[in-house]
Amino acid sequence: MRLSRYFLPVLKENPAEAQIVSHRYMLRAGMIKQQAAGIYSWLPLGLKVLRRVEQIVNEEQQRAGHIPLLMPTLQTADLWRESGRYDDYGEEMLRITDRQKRELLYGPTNEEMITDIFRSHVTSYKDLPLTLYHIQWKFRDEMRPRFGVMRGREFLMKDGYNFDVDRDAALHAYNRHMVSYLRTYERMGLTAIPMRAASGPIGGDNTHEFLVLASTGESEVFYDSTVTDLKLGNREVDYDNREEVAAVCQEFTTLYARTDETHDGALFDQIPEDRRKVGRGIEVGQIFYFGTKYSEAMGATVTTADGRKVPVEMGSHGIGVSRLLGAIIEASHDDKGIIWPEGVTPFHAAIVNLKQGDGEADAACEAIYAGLRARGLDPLYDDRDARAGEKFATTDLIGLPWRITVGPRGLKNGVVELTSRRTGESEEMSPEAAIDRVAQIYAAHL
Ligand code: 5CA
Repeated sequence: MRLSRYFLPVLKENPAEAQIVSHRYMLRAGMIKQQAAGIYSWLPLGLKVLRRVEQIVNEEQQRAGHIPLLMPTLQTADLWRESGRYDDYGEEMLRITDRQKRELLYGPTNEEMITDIFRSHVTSYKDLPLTLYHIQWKFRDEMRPRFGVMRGREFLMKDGYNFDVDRDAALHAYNRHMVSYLRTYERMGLTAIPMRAASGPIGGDNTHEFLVLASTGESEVFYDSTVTDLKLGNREVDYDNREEVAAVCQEFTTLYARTDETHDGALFDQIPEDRRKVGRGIEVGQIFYFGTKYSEAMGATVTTADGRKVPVEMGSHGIGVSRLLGAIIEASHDDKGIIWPEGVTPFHAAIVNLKQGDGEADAACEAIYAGLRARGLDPLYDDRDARAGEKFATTDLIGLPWRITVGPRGLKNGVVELTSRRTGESEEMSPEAAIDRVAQIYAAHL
């Protein structure tokens, strides 16, 4: 993309309504525009990052053997009456009446609908295990939507639902989700800690939330500081191997880490004092095991190997896809702007032309642009007729992790400058070497 042809409405001033840094930078970088309280348009740059985040979520869900489908945003009230949640859900549910006076709602989650799909098509244990998921817009009429996409009313969620023949198989599905989530967040450059949590309106007794530590987070968290050292890294996990998957979950859930809802002061006090941390966190996902809560209420049964008919065992598992953009920015920024982790960056590198209109500089930029694209990369070429300072300020604000700066002076010596957004360090090298280096950096992410 050439910046002169793009739609990047950056703001010079700090928007008064934004109280936290991620909201401020998403508005300033021209990623989102508010249309109503808690409802946003995704402008081109914001959409690009949203799609990158979705892609990682999709890849990791499918690696774990989970199958994508797509359910609608609108659901019938009757379906929710079957589980009893139509009346229980309260004011957070947006209720809609169509021209035939049929009662609908904008889905806040999809347990009922997926159970309906399941019961219409599956009757035997032979079709299990099965995990279906989608990435779809949700609506919750939050009392206090705030912090931009962090707590929206309309927001994008990945929600997945497992169906299993017995409790052990369902707990394996729960564990599989935990491991796939750890991988998902790490690929986005985040440390998200699974913490024992409370289940709320979804129900069930086994649930973990995934929290990214941030002073602006909405949840109070209590944890053993060594929990932040745990990393999944590149290890290959066989998602079909129950013991192996359970062992990873054990590793990540043994150290003390809880939200205020489940905090236990006596247990916490057993941790050595210098490791006892109280802080705040952003909830970027939650997994639930709730057994037969919905299958019993809605008559979703399967026959077992020995011919019994039993309600299917279930759980549901969510990732806050749109919220993640806010969480990533809270975790990765400086006073100049966003610093995107390589895994989610909207463009892989900026090419900054210091002297637009100079024949040699223009040609070198075009060659680098073509070279990066030939390597499967997506560069943003700042070809505007603007001062160097303004170009740097823009690429810093929108957070591109690598910048290649091209000017007549360097070209005389056959070099351009490659700068890391994170460290600020620059290195001179030939244009070809810069292309190679950037391609190498991204090899692990493409
Ligand atoms: N059905 C279950 C799991 S599929 C469910 O709805 N879980 S949830 O309520 O915990 O939501 C899943 C994730 O969506 C949360 O962890 C959070 O990251 C995100 N989320 C929830 N409410 C909002 C909101 N108002 N704005 C942005 N993200 C939200």
